[in-house]
Amino acid sequence: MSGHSTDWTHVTDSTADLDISEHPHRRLNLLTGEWLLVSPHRAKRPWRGDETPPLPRDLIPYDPECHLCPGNSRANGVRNPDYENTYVFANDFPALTAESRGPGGEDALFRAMPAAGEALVVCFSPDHSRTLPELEQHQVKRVVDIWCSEADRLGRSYSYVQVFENKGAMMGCSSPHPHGQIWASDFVPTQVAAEDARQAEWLSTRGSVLLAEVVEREERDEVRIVDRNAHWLAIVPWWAAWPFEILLIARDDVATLPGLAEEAREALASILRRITARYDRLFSTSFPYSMGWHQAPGTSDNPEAWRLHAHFYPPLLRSASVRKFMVGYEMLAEPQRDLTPEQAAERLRAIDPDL
Ligand code: H2U
Ligand code: ZN
Repeated sequence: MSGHSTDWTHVTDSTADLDISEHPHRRLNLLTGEWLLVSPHRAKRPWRGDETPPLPRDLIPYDPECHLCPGNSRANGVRNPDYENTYVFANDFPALTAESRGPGGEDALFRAMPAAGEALVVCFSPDHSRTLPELEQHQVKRVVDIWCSEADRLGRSYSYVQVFENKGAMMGCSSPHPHGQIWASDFVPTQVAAEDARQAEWLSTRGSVLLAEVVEREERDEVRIVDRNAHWLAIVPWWAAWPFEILLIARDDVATLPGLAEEAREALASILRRITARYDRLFSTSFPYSMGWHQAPGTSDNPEAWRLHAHFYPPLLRSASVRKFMVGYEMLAEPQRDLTPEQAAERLRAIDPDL
């Protein structure tokens, strides 16, 4: 195998003679162009680490101290309305502001560029305790509709709109009230730019849409499938770095959130509830993760190479409290995993997601 080169166009051919369930090997993330080390034999080693029971959860539907609950004051004193569905507000402490007055210039050593944008917070519902799998289908559909309409509105003024949810204290989420965020920027962020380049390269060298090919191949292989419906396929991707990472891919030929048809949005609300229910049941805990959408940037030269998809990056490895750390070799060399993506998919697939 061409382990030292990044000639990834032939990687699928060279894995045929590798026993990927037993021996250390590397897999290529075709979306980023980065390799991953897989060490399946290590998953068998004895485990004597800490496995504490799940953390107690906030199960009250209204918390008078919460900055996101209806009718409460936020950190800057502004009062939330008595909202009944979703509620969107401009982040009081935005990472990006509309005015672009950053540095620019000629310094070859210490480079910088201005950055402007907007940041929104999206409260999924008035209920302080209900996360995505605990909301009704029609409530999750409202969240999907907000993602699409805000991506559309902000996409008219900005180069890229990043929709995401950061969930759980373990992920540094500052509020237990279920919510997500939307950051729009006048630049295409690093990871999205890499995916844009990789997908464009695939289209120009192979003549097909990369993620359309992945969908087709995964349907045939089946081993990495977690869930599916008429419009969506959820897999633990071949190149997953996080133990229970999921890639949720649109089956329809769609490159952006606003491009989603009504039926696909409804089907998305359904599969989102099922995926997150599987996660919660895996370790009997409200499963922490960062998830978010990747879509063709408005400024992409190759929107036709894109397929809309969401990444779920959950940190948990063995229990509600034992997480994977991306440290050591991973920080200094490249990501590594023991449990194979196929084993992770099998475990998630075996869970009953019915709500
Ligand atoms: P997390 O998604 O990481 O929990 O962040 C919540 C965001 O909500 C965070 O960006 C914002 C924070 O700035 N926020 C407000 O805008 N107003 C508040 O009163 C509380 C939190
Ligand atoms: Zn709340």
